[in-house]
Amino acid sequence: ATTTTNTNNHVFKSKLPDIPIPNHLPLHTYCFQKLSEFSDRPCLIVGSTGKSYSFSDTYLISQKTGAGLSNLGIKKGDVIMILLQNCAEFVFAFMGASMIGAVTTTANPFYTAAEIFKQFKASNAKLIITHSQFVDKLREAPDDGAAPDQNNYPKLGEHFKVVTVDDPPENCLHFSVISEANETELPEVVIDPEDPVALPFSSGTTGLPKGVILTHKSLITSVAQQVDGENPNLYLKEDDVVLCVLPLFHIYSLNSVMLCSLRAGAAVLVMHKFEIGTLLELIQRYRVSVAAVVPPLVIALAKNPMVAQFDLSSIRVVLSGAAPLGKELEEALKGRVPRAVLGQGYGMTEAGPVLSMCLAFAKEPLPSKSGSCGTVVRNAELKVIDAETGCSLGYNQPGEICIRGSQIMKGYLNDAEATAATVDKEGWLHTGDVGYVDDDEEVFIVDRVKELIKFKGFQVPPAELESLLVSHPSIADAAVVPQKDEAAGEVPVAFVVRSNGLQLTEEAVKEFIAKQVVFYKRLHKVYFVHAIPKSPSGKILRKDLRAKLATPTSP
Ligand code: 4UU
Repeated sequence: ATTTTNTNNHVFKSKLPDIPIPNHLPLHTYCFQKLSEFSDRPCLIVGSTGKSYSFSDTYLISQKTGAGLSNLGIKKGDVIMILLQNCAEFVFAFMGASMIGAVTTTANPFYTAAEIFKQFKASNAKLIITHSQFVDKLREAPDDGAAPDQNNYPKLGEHFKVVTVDDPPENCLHFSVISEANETELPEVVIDPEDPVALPFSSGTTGLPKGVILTHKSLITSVAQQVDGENPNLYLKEDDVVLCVLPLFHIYSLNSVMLCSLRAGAAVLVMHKFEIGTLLELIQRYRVSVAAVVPPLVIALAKNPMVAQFDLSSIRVVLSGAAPLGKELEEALKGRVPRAVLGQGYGMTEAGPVLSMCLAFAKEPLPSKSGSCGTVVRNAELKVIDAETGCSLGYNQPGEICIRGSQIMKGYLNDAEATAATVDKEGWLHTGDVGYVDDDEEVFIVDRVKELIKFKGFQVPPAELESLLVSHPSIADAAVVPQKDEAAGEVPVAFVVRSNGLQLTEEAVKEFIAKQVVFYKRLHKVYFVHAIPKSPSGKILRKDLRAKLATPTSP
Protein backbone atom coordinates (compact mmCIF):
# COMPACT_ATOMS: atom_id res chain seq x y z
CA ALA A 1 0.00 0.00 0.00
CA THR A 2 1.74 3.12 -1.22
CA THR A 3 0.48 6.54 -0.37
CA THR A 4 1.25 9.11 -2.99
CA THR A 5 0.11 12.49 -1.78
CA ASN A 6 1.58 14.38 -4.71
CA THR A 7 4.05 13.65 -7.45
CA ASN A 8 6.94 14.92 -5.39
CA ASN A 9 6.05 13.05 -2.30
CA HIS A 10 6.23 9.31 -2.79
CA VAL A 11 6.20 7.55 0.53
CA PHE A 12 6.50 3.78 0.68
CA LYS A 13 4.79 1.74 3.36
CA SER A 14 4.71 -1.92 4.30
CA LYS A 15 2.24 -4.24 2.64
CA LEU A 16 1.32 -5.30 6.17
CA PRO A 17 -1.14 -3.06 8.03
CA ASP A 18 0.07 -0.85 10.87
CA ILE A 19 -0.40 -2.36 14.32
CA PRO A 20 -0.75 -0.94 17.82
CA ILE A 21 2.70 -0.85 19.45
CA PRO A 22 2.95 -0.60 23.26
CA ASN A 23 5.98 1.68 23.09
CA HIS A 24 4.98 3.56 26.20
CA LEU A 25 6.40 0.64 28.23
CA PRO A 26 9.97 0.22 29.43
CA LEU A 27 11.88 -2.14 27.11
CA HIS A 28 12.27 -4.96 29.67
CA THR A 29 8.56 -4.86 30.53
CA TYR A 30 7.74 -5.15 26.84
CA CYS A 31 10.24 -7.96 26.20
CA PHE A 32 9.02 -10.02 29.15
CA GLN A 33 5.36 -9.01 28.73
CA LYS A 34 4.24 -12.47 27.63
CA LEU A 35 6.51 -14.30 30.06
CA SER A 36 3.67 -16.27 31.70
CA GLU A 37 2.82 -17.86 28.35
CA PHE A 38 6.23 -19.53 28.10
CA SER A 39 7.97 -19.11 31.46
CA ASP A 40 9.30 -22.68 31.59
CA ARG A 41 10.42 -22.87 27.98
CA PRO A 42 14.11 -22.49 27.13
CA CYS A 43 15.11 -18.87 26.62
CA LEU A 44 18.91 -19.04 26.44
CA ILE A 45 20.89 -22.11 25.48
CA VAL A 46 24.64 -21.69 25.89
CA GLY A 47 26.33 -23.55 23.06
CA SER A 48 29.68 -24.16 24.76
CA THR A 49 28.28 -25.67 27.97
CA GLY A 50 24.82 -26.86 27.03
CA LYS A 51 23.45 -24.89 29.96
CA SER A 52 19.93 -23.70 29.44
CA TYR A 53 18.03 -20.86 31.09
CA SER A 54 14.24 -20.78 30.96
CA PHE A 55 12.35 -17.54 30.41
CA SER A 56 11.59 -17.29 34.12
CA ASP A 57 15.28 -17.95 34.96
CA THR A 58 16.31 -15.25 32.51
CA TYR A 59 13.83 -12.79 33.94
CA LEU A 60 14.84 -13.48 37.53
CA ILE A 61 18.60 -13.35 36.87
CA SER A 62 18.12 -10.11 34.95
CA GLN A 63 16.26 -8.64 37.93
CA LYS A 64 19.02 -9.77 40.28
CA THR A 65 21.62 -8.32 37.96
CA GLY A 66 19.73 -5.03 37.90
CA ALA A 67 19.72 -5.01 41.72
CA GLY A 68 23.41 -5.94 41.73
CA LEU A 69 24.31 -3.10 39.36
CA SER A 70 22.34 -0.77 41.58
CA ASN A 71 24.26 -2.02 44.65
CA LEU A 72 27.46 -1.09 42.82
CA GLY A 73 26.18 2.44 42.53
CA ILE A 74 24.75 2.37 39.02
CA LYS A 75 21.78 4.70 38.87
CA LYS A 76 19.13 5.65 36.38
CA GLY A 77 20.75 7.34 33.37
CA ASP A 78 24.20 5.92 34.12
CA VAL A 79 26.03 4.08 31.35
CA ILE A 80 27.59 0.65 31.65
CA MET A 81 29.83 -0.84 28.99
CA ILE A 82 29.28 -4.43 27.92
CA LEU A 83 32.55 -5.66 26.42
CA LEU A 84 31.60 -9.26 25.89
CA GLN A 85 31.63 -12.03 23.37
CA ASN A 86 28.24 -13.70 23.18
CA CYS A 87 27.23 -15.29 26.48
CA ALA A 88 24.16 -15.50 28.70
CA GLU A 89 25.58 -12.78 30.97
CA PHE A 90 25.31 -10.32 28.10
CA VAL A 91 21.55 -10.74 28.18
CA PHE A 92 21.31 -10.54 31.99
CA ALA A 93 23.44 -7.39 32.08
CA PHE A 94 21.59 -5.64 29.27
CA MET A 95 18.13 -6.43 30.63
CA GLY A 96 19.22 -5.78 34.23
CA ALA A 97 20.55 -2.37 33.25
CA SER A 98 17.27 -1.59 31.50
CA MET A 99 15.36 -2.49 34.67
CA ILE A 100 17.16 0.18 36.68
CA GLY A 101 16.92 2.76 33.90
CA ALA A 102 20.61 2.47 33.10
CA VAL A 103 22.01 2.56 29.57
CA THR A 104 24.22 -0.05 27.93
CA THR A 105 26.96 0.86 25.52
CA THR A 106 28.23 -2.21 23.68
CA ALA A 107 31.74 -2.56 22.31
CA ASN A 108 33.79 -5.20 20.55
CA PRO A 109 36.02 -6.98 23.11
CA PHE A 110 38.69 -7.33 20.42
CA TYR A 111 39.01 -3.57 20.16
CA THR A 112 42.41 -2.20 21.11
CA ALA A 113 42.72 -0.32 24.40
CA ALA A 114 42.63 2.97 22.48
CA GLU A 115 39.38 2.07 20.74
CA ILE A 116 37.78 0.90 23.98
CA PHE A 117 38.76 4.00 25.93
CA LYS A 118 37.57 6.36 23.23
CA GLN A 119 34.10 4.87 23.51
CA PHE A 120 34.34 4.50 27.28
CA LYS A 121 35.12 8.19 27.69
CA ALA A 122 32.68 9.42 25.07
CA SER A 123 29.85 7.47 26.68
CA ASN A 124 30.93 8.39 30.22
CA ALA A 125 30.56 4.77 31.28
CA LYS A 126 30.87 3.88 34.96
CA LEU A 127 31.53 0.16 34.78
CA ILE A 128 32.75 -2.45 32.31
CA ILE A 129 31.53 -6.03 32.09
CA THR A 130 33.99 -8.26 30.25
CA HIS A 131 35.97 -11.53 30.17
CA SER A 132 39.16 -11.76 32.23
CA GLN A 133 41.29 -12.16 29.09
CA PHE A 134 40.50 -8.56 28.11
CA VAL A 135 41.22 -6.95 31.47
CA ASP A 136 44.91 -6.27 30.78
CA LYS A 137 43.85 -3.85 28.05
CA LEU A 138 41.84 -1.91 30.61
CA ARG A 139 44.71 -1.49 33.05
CA GLU A 140 46.75 1.24 31.48
CA ALA A 141 46.56 4.11 29.10
CA PRO A 142 46.76 2.87 25.55
CA ASP A 143 50.07 3.44 23.86
CA ASP A 144 48.68 5.23 20.84
CA GLY A 145 50.71 8.41 20.85
CA ALA A 146 47.44 10.30 20.64
CA ALA A 147 46.88 10.19 24.39
CA PRO A 148 50.29 10.21 26.00
CA ASP A 149 49.06 11.61 29.26
CA GLN A 150 48.67 8.59 31.53
CA ASN A 151 47.16 10.79 34.21
CA ASN A 152 44.32 11.74 31.96
CA TYR A 153 43.24 8.16 31.65
CA PRO A 154 40.58 6.57 33.81
CA LYS A 155 42.06 3.95 36.10
CA LEU A 156 40.58 0.56 36.81
CA GLY A 157 39.33 0.33 40.34
CA GLU A 158 39.77 4.04 40.95
CA HIS A 159 37.59 5.65 38.26
CA PHE A 160 35.62 2.68 37.06
CA LYS A 161 34.78 -0.87 38.10
CA VAL A 162 35.32 -4.02 36.10
CA VAL A 163 33.14 -7.10 36.40
CA THR A 164 34.24 -10.32 34.71
CA VAL A 165 32.01 -13.24 33.76
CA ASP A 166 34.86 -15.67 34.52
CA ASP A 167 37.55 -15.75 37.26
CA PRO A 168 38.14 -12.10 38.18
CA PRO A 169 41.71 -10.78 37.96
CA GLU A 170 43.00 -8.40 40.63
CA ASN A 171 40.69 -5.48 41.47
CA CYS A 172 37.84 -6.95 39.45
CA LEU A 173 34.54 -8.40 40.63
CA HIS A 174 32.95 -11.64 39.60
CA PHE A 175 29.66 -11.43 37.71
CA SER A 176 27.97 -13.42 40.49
CA VAL A 177 28.46 -10.39 42.73
CA ILE A 178 25.81 -8.66 40.66
CA SER A 179 23.78 -11.60 39.32
CA GLU A 180 23.25 -13.08 42.79
CA ALA A 181 21.98 -9.90 44.38
CA ASN A 182 18.57 -9.88 45.99
CA GLU A 183 15.97 -9.05 43.36
CA THR A 184 13.76 -7.45 45.99
CA GLU A 185 16.41 -4.73 46.20
CA LEU A 186 15.76 -3.72 42.61
CA PRO A 187 15.16 0.02 42.94
CA GLU A 188 11.89 1.39 41.68
CA VAL A 189 12.54 3.73 38.82
CA VAL A 190 10.18 5.62 36.59
CA ILE A 191 11.17 5.19 32.98
CA ASP A 192 10.06 7.58 30.29
CA PRO A 193 9.66 6.09 26.79
CA GLU A 194 12.14 8.70 25.57
CA ASP A 195 14.83 7.60 28.04
CA PRO A 196 17.88 5.98 26.45
CA VAL A 197 18.45 2.27 27.01
CA ALA A 198 21.14 1.37 24.46
CA LEU A 199 24.10 3.36 23.21
CA PRO A 200 25.77 1.53 20.34
CA PHE A 201 28.46 3.44 18.45
CA SER A 202 28.32 4.11 14.74
CA SER A 203 30.06 6.49 12.38
CA GLY A 204 26.81 7.01 10.46
CA THR A 205 27.19 8.76 7.15
CA THR A 206 30.38 10.64 8.01
CA GLY A 207 33.16 11.14 10.54
CA LEU A 208 34.16 9.30 13.68
CA PRO A 209 32.10 6.77 15.67
CA LYS A 210 29.37 8.48 17.69
CA GLY A 211 27.04 7.24 20.41
CA VAL A 212 23.64 6.39 18.94
CA ILE A 213 20.90 7.06 21.45
CA LEU A 214 18.30 4.34 21.23
CA THR A 215 15.42 4.82 23.62
CA HIS A 216 13.01 2.33 25.17
CA LYS A 217 10.48 3.59 22.64
CA SER A 218 12.78 3.14 19.63
CA LEU A 219 13.75 -0.42 20.46
CA ILE A 220 10.22 -1.52 21.35
CA THR A 221 8.98 -0.05 18.10
CA SER A 222 11.66 -1.82 16.10
CA VAL A 223 11.06 -5.19 17.77
CA ALA A 224 7.29 -4.85 17.36
CA GLN A 225 7.71 -3.96 13.69
CA GLN A 226 9.46 -7.29 13.26
CA VAL A 227 7.70 -9.80 15.50
CA ASP A 228 4.37 -8.34 16.68
CA GLY A 229 0.92 -8.36 15.12
CA GLU A 230 -1.39 -11.06 13.81
CA ASN A 231 0.86 -11.45 10.82
CA PRO A 232 4.37 -10.67 12.07
CA ASN A 233 6.90 -9.66 9.42
CA LEU A 234 9.47 -11.96 11.05
CA TYR A 235 7.45 -14.83 12.43
CA LEU A 236 9.19 -16.34 15.47
CA LYS A 237 7.45 -19.14 17.35
CA GLU A 238 7.89 -20.58 20.82
CA ASP A 239 9.38 -23.77 19.42
CA ASP A 240 11.93 -21.88 17.34
CA VAL A 241 15.61 -22.02 18.14
CA VAL A 242 17.27 -18.85 16.93
CA LEU A 243 20.97 -18.89 16.15
CA CYS A 244 22.95 -16.22 17.97
CA VAL A 245 26.42 -16.38 16.46
CA LEU A 246 26.57 -12.79 15.24
CA PRO A 247 28.02 -10.61 17.98
CA LEU A 248 25.48 -9.16 20.39
CA PHE A 249 27.55 -6.00 20.68
CA HIS A 250 26.31 -5.13 17.18
CA ILE A 251 22.75 -3.87 16.91
CA TYR A 252 21.71 -6.52 14.37
CA SER A 253 22.10 -9.43 16.78
CA LEU A 254 21.13 -7.38 19.83
CA ASN A 255 17.81 -6.41 18.30
CA SER A 256 16.76 -8.99 15.72
CA VAL A 257 18.08 -12.01 17.62
CA MET A 258 18.06 -11.22 21.34
CA LEU A 259 15.23 -8.74 21.83
CA CYS A 260 12.96 -10.24 19.16
CA SER A 261 13.35 -13.77 20.55
CA LEU A 262 12.69 -12.64 24.12
CA ARG A 263 9.52 -10.93 23.01
CA ALA A 264 8.31 -13.81 20.85
CA GLY A 265 9.20 -16.61 23.25
CA ALA A 266 11.75 -18.30 20.98
CA ALA A 267 14.93 -19.90 22.35
CA VAL A 268 18.27 -18.26 21.61
CA LEU A 269 21.25 -20.52 20.98
CA VAL A 270 24.17 -18.43 22.21
CA MET A 271 27.48 -19.08 20.47
CA HIS A 272 30.58 -17.58 22.02
CA LYS A 273 32.37 -17.22 18.70
CA PHE A 274 32.16 -18.36 15.11
CA GLU A 275 33.82 -21.62 14.21
CA ILE A 276 32.29 -23.53 11.32
CA GLY A 277 32.57 -27.05 12.77
CA THR A 278 31.08 -26.06 16.11
CA LEU A 279 28.39 -24.04 14.39
CA LEU A 280 27.27 -26.97 12.23
CA GLU A 281 27.36 -29.32 15.19
CA LEU A 282 25.21 -26.99 17.29
CA ILE A 283 22.72 -26.37 14.49
CA GLN A 284 22.25 -30.13 14.21
CA ARG A 285 22.18 -30.83 17.96
CA TYR A 286 19.74 -28.08 18.92
CA ARG A 287 17.77 -28.17 15.67
CA VAL A 288 18.25 -24.48 14.97
CA SER A 289 15.27 -23.23 12.97
CA VAL A 290 16.08 -19.54 12.41
CA ALA A 291 19.57 -18.41 11.43
CA ALA A 292 20.53 -14.74 11.47
CA VAL A 293 23.66 -14.41 9.37
CA VAL A 294 25.86 -12.02 7.42
CA PRO A 295 27.08 -12.62 3.86
CA PRO A 296 30.50 -14.06 4.88
CA LEU A 297 28.65 -16.67 6.94
CA VAL A 298 26.48 -17.45 3.94
CA ILE A 299 29.72 -18.09 2.03
CA ALA A 300 30.83 -20.54 4.72
CA LEU A 301 27.48 -22.33 4.77
CA ALA A 302 27.28 -22.44 0.99
CA LYS A 303 30.83 -23.49 0.24
CA ASN A 304 32.45 -25.27 3.17
CA PRO A 305 32.68 -29.03 2.40
CA MET A 306 32.00 -29.88 6.08
CA VAL A 307 28.41 -28.71 5.67
CA ALA A 308 27.55 -31.90 3.77
CA GLN A 309 28.25 -34.01 6.87
CA PHE A 310 25.62 -32.31 9.00
CA ASP A 311 21.86 -32.32 9.10
CA LEU A 312 20.68 -28.74 8.61
CA SER A 313 17.11 -29.68 7.77
CA SER A 314 15.78 -27.94 10.90
CA ILE A 315 16.54 -24.50 9.42
CA ARG A 316 13.37 -22.86 8.12
CA VAL A 317 14.52 -19.24 7.92
CA VAL A 318 17.86 -17.69 6.98
CA LEU A 319 17.98 -13.94 7.56
CA SER A 320 20.99 -12.18 6.06
CA GLY A 321 21.86 -8.57 6.73
CA ALA A 322 24.49 -5.91 7.46
CA ALA A 323 26.03 -6.10 3.99
CA PRO A 324 24.90 -6.87 0.42
CA LEU A 325 24.15 -10.51 -0.38
CA GLY A 326 24.98 -11.52 -3.94
CA LYS A 327 22.42 -13.47 -5.95
CA GLU A 328 24.86 -16.27 -6.83
CA LEU A 329 25.63 -16.71 -3.16
CA GLU A 330 21.96 -16.85 -2.32
CA GLU A 331 21.47 -19.55 -4.95
CA ALA A 332 24.46 -21.50 -3.65
CA LEU A 333 23.05 -21.47 -0.12
CA LYS A 334 19.64 -22.62 -1.37
CA GLY A 335 21.31 -25.84 -2.48
CA ARG A 336 22.43 -26.47 1.09
CA VAL A 337 19.18 -25.64 2.88
CA PRO A 338 16.53 -26.41 0.26
CA ARG A 339 13.59 -26.17 2.67
CA ALA A 340 14.56 -22.85 4.19
CA VAL A 341 13.22 -19.44 3.25
CA LEU A 342 16.14 -17.16 2.42
CA GLY A 343 15.85 -13.42 2.63
CA GLN A 344 17.41 -10.22 3.84
CA GLY A 345 16.92 -7.57 6.41
CA TYR A 346 18.31 -4.09 5.90
CA GLY A 347 19.41 -2.27 9.00
CA MET A 348 21.40 0.71 10.18
CA THR A 349 22.29 1.34 13.82
CA GLU A 350 20.73 4.84 13.71
CA ALA A 351 17.49 3.45 12.25
CA GLY A 352 16.82 1.42 15.36
CA PRO A 353 18.03 -0.60 13.31
CA VAL A 354 15.65 -2.35 10.89
CA LEU A 355 14.41 -0.44 7.82
CA SER A 356 13.18 -3.32 5.74
CA MET A 357 12.70 -7.05 6.09
CA CYS A 358 11.83 -9.90 3.77
CA LEU A 359 8.07 -10.54 3.73
CA ALA A 360 8.62 -14.23 2.99
CA PHE A 361 9.47 -14.49 6.71
CA ALA A 362 5.94 -13.41 7.65
CA LYS A 363 3.44 -15.75 9.28
CA GLU A 364 1.42 -15.48 6.11
CA PRO A 365 4.36 -15.14 3.78
CA LEU A 366 4.43 -12.98 0.69
CA PRO A 367 6.72 -13.73 -2.24
CA SER A 368 10.10 -12.00 -2.34
CA LYS A 369 12.76 -11.69 -4.98
CA SER A 370 16.36 -12.73 -4.81
CA GLY A 371 18.60 -9.73 -4.13
CA SER A 372 15.92 -7.68 -2.41
CA CYS A 373 16.33 -6.36 1.11
CA GLY A 374 12.67 -6.91 1.83
CA THR A 375 9.92 -4.34 2.25
CA VAL A 376 9.87 -1.37 4.60
CA VAL A 377 8.76 -2.43 8.09
CA ARG A 378 5.21 -1.61 9.20
CA ASN A 379 4.41 1.55 11.21
CA ALA A 380 7.15 3.38 9.29
CA GLU A 381 7.61 5.45 6.16
CA LEU A 382 10.38 5.07 3.63
CA LYS A 383 11.24 7.41 0.81
CA VAL A 384 13.91 7.56 -1.86
CA ILE A 385 15.23 11.02 -2.63
CA ASP A 386 17.10 12.57 -5.51
CA ALA A 387 20.62 13.53 -4.44
CA GLU A 388 20.52 16.93 -6.18
CA THR A 389 16.98 18.13 -5.60
CA GLY A 390 16.02 16.26 -2.43
CA CYS A 391 12.69 15.43 -4.06
CA SER A 392 11.26 12.02 -3.40
CA LEU A 393 11.27 9.56 -6.25
CA GLY A 394 8.77 6.94 -7.37
CA TYR A 395 9.09 3.27 -8.13
CA ASN A 396 12.30 1.89 -9.67
CA GLN A 397 14.22 5.15 -9.42
CA PRO A 398 17.40 4.93 -7.37
CA GLY A 399 18.20 7.60 -4.82
CA GLU A 400 19.09 8.01 -1.17
CA ILE A 401 16.95 5.92 1.15
CA CYS A 402 15.32 7.80 4.04
CA ILE A 403 13.24 6.37 6.87
CA ARG A 404 10.83 7.85 9.39
CA GLY A 405 9.12 6.36 12.43
CA SER A 406 9.29 5.96 16.21
CA GLN A 407 12.03 3.34 15.90
CA ILE A 408 14.80 5.67 14.75
CA MET A 409 17.44 7.03 17.10
CA LYS A 410 16.79 10.01 19.32
CA GLY A 411 20.07 11.44 18.08
CA TYR A 412 23.82 11.17 18.49
CA LEU A 413 25.19 11.58 21.99
CA ASN A 414 26.46 15.14 22.58
CA ASP A 415 26.53 15.89 18.87
CA ALA A 416 23.65 18.08 17.78
CA GLU A 417 25.42 18.94 14.55
CA ALA A 418 25.84 15.33 13.40
CA THR A 419 22.26 14.63 14.50
CA ALA A 420 20.91 17.52 12.44
CA ALA A 421 22.93 16.36 9.45
CA THR A 422 21.38 12.89 9.68
CA VAL A 423 17.79 13.38 10.86
CA ASP A 424 16.09 16.32 9.14
CA LYS A 425 13.52 18.67 10.62
CA GLU A 426 10.66 16.50 9.36
CA GLY A 427 12.04 13.47 11.15
CA TRP A 428 13.53 11.68 8.14
CA LEU A 429 16.72 9.75 8.79
CA HIS A 430 19.02 9.96 5.78
CA THR A 431 20.83 6.63 5.46
CA GLY A 432 23.57 7.38 2.95
CA ASP A 433 22.48 4.22 1.11
CA VAL A 434 21.39 4.35 -2.50
CA GLY A 435 18.54 2.12 -3.53
CA TYR A 436 15.12 1.89 -5.11
CA VAL A 437 11.74 0.33 -4.44
CA ASP A 438 10.40 -1.90 -7.18
CA ASP A 439 6.80 -2.40 -8.32
CA ASP A 440 6.28 -5.04 -5.65
CA GLU A 441 7.37 -2.68 -2.84
CA GLU A 442 10.70 -4.46 -2.48
CA VAL A 443 13.80 -2.45 -1.53
CA PHE A 444 17.00 -2.95 -3.50
CA ILE A 445 20.27 -1.36 -2.36
CA VAL A 446 22.61 -0.51 -5.21
CA ASP A 447 25.31 1.73 -3.73
CA ARG A 448 26.45 3.64 -0.68
CA VAL A 449 27.08 7.41 -0.80
CA LYS A 450 28.35 7.61 2.76
CA GLU A 451 31.99 7.12 3.72
CA LEU A 452 31.42 3.93 5.70
CA ILE A 453 33.34 0.79 4.77
CA LYS A 454 31.89 -2.57 5.78
CA PHE A 455 34.26 -5.48 6.38
CA LYS A 456 32.12 -8.61 6.80
CA GLY A 457 29.35 -6.33 8.04
CA PHE A 458 31.62 -4.65 10.63
CA GLN A 459 31.89 -0.88 10.46
CA VAL A 460 35.22 0.59 9.38
CA PRO A 461 34.97 4.40 9.58
CA PRO A 462 37.45 5.93 7.11
CA ALA A 463 37.70 9.14 9.15
CA GLU A 464 39.09 7.16 12.07
CA LEU A 465 41.86 5.63 9.98
CA GLU A 466 42.56 8.95 8.25
CA SER A 467 43.07 10.73 11.55
CA LEU A 468 45.46 8.00 12.69
CA LEU A 469 47.34 8.18 9.38
CA VAL A 470 47.88 11.94 9.48
CA SER A 471 49.16 11.65 13.06
CA HIS A 472 52.18 9.84 11.59
CA PRO A 473 55.13 12.26 11.27
CA SER A 474 55.93 11.18 7.70
CA ILE A 475 52.37 11.44 6.39
CA ALA A 476 51.14 14.76 5.03
CA ASP A 477 47.66 13.71 3.97
CA ALA A 478 45.60 10.54 3.60
CA ALA A 479 42.29 9.14 2.48
CA VAL A 480 40.77 5.73 3.12
CA VAL A 481 38.22 4.12 0.82
CA PRO A 482 36.66 0.67 0.34
CA GLN A 483 38.00 -1.84 -2.14
CA LYS A 484 35.78 -4.75 -3.22
CA ASP A 485 36.81 -8.07 -1.76
CA GLU A 486 35.43 -11.54 -2.39
CA ALA A 487 35.54 -12.78 1.20
CA ALA A 488 34.96 -9.62 3.22
CA GLY A 489 32.74 -7.66 0.82
CA GLU A 490 34.93 -4.60 1.26
CA VAL A 491 38.36 -3.92 2.73
CA PRO A 492 39.89 -0.54 3.65
CA VAL A 493 42.72 0.74 1.47
CA ALA A 494 44.60 4.02 1.88
CA PHE A 495 45.89 6.74 -0.38
CA VAL A 496 48.82 8.39 1.35
CA VAL A 497 50.82 11.54 0.67
CA ARG A 498 54.29 11.29 2.18
CA SER A 499 55.59 14.42 3.87
CA ASN A 500 59.34 13.83 3.51
CA GLY A 501 60.96 11.86 0.74
CA LEU A 502 60.25 8.28 -0.13
CA GLN A 503 61.41 6.44 2.98
CA LEU A 504 58.00 5.52 4.29
CA THR A 505 57.03 2.06 3.03
CA GLU A 506 53.65 0.44 2.54
CA GLU A 507 54.51 -2.14 5.21
CA ALA A 508 55.38 0.57 7.73
CA VAL A 509 52.07 2.33 7.17
CA LYS A 510 50.11 -0.89 7.47
CA GLU A 511 51.91 -1.80 10.67
CA PHE A 512 51.42 1.67 12.14
CA ILE A 513 47.65 1.26 11.73
CA ALA A 514 47.49 -2.43 12.63
CA LYS A 515 48.80 -1.89 16.14
CA GLN A 516 46.17 0.73 16.90
CA VAL A 517 42.99 -0.87 15.60
CA VAL A 518 40.90 -4.03 15.75
CA PHE A 519 41.79 -6.59 13.04
CA TYR A 520 39.04 -5.69 10.57
CA LYS A 521 40.11 -2.04 10.34
CA ARG A 522 43.60 -2.96 9.10
CA LEU A 523 44.67 -1.52 5.77
CA HIS A 524 44.90 -4.03 2.95
CA LYS A 525 46.79 -1.80 0.56
CA VAL A 526 48.52 1.57 0.63
CA TYR A 527 48.87 3.66 -2.51
CA PHE A 528 51.34 6.52 -2.37
CA VAL A 529 50.12 9.57 -4.26
CA HIS A 530 51.17 13.22 -4.67
CA ALA A 531 47.87 14.70 -3.52
CA ILE A 532 44.45 13.66 -2.27
CA PRO A 533 41.68 14.88 -4.59
CA LYS A 534 39.46 17.34 -2.73
CA SER A 535 36.46 19.52 -3.41
CA PRO A 536 36.83 23.31 -3.15
CA SER A 537 35.47 23.06 0.40
CA GLY A 538 38.19 20.55 1.30
CA LYS A 539 36.12 17.36 1.31
CA ILE A 540 37.90 14.24 0.08
CA LEU A 541 36.55 13.24 -3.32
CA ARG A 542 36.02 9.62 -2.34
CA LYS A 543 34.17 8.80 -5.52
CA ASP A 544 37.25 9.70 -7.57
CA LEU A 545 39.41 7.48 -5.42
CA ARG A 546 36.96 4.60 -5.61
CA ALA A 547 36.86 5.03 -9.38
CA LYS A 548 40.65 4.89 -9.49
CA LEU A 549 40.54 1.55 -7.71
CA ALA A 550 38.00 0.21 -10.16
CA THR A 551 40.12 0.85 -13.25
CA PRO A 552 42.18 -2.15 -14.40
CA THR A 553 45.54 -0.36 -14.17
CA SER A 554 44.65 0.81 -10.68
CA PRO A 555 45.29 3.19 -9.37
C1 4UU B 1 23.16 -4.10 1.90
O1 4UU B 1 24.47 -3.31 9.57
C2 4UU B 1 23.71 -2.79 10.37
C3 4UU B 1 22.45 -3.43 10.75
C4 4UU B 1 22.00 -4.50 10.07
C5 4UU B 1 20.81 -5.27 10.35
C6 4UU B 1 20.11 -5.15 11.50
C7 4UU B 1 18.98 -5.89 11.76
C8 4UU B 1 20.38 -6.14 9.44
C9 4UU B 1 19.20 -6.96 9.58
C10 4UU B 1 18.51 -6.81 10.82
O2 4UU B 1 17.51 -7.52 11.05
O3 4UU B 1 23.99 -1.58 10.95
P1 4UU B 1 25.31 -0.71 10.74
O4 4UU B 1 25.00 0.58 11.34
O5 4UU B 1 26.49 -1.46 11.22
O6 4UU B 1 25.50 -0.56 9.19
C11 4UU B 1 24.51 0.07 8.41
C12 4UU B 1 24.82 -0.05 6.94
C13 4UU B 1 23.66 0.35 6.07
O7 4UU B 1 23.54 1.74 6.01
C14 4UU B 1 24.03 -0.29 4.76
O8 4UU B 1 25.01 0.46 4.09
O9 4UU B 1 25.07 -1.42 6.54
C15 4UU B 1 24.64 -1.62 5.20
N1 4UU B 1 23.63 -2.69 5.17
C16 4UU B 1 23.28 -3.36 4.06
N2 4UU B 1 23.71 -3.26 2.79
C17 4UU B 1 22.90 -3.16 6.20
N3 4UU B 1 22.09 -4.16 5.78
C18 4UU B 1 22.30 -4.31 4.45
C19 4UU B 1 21.78 -5.18 3.45
N4 4UU B 1 22.25 -5.03 2.19
N5 4UU B 1 20.88 -6.14 3.73
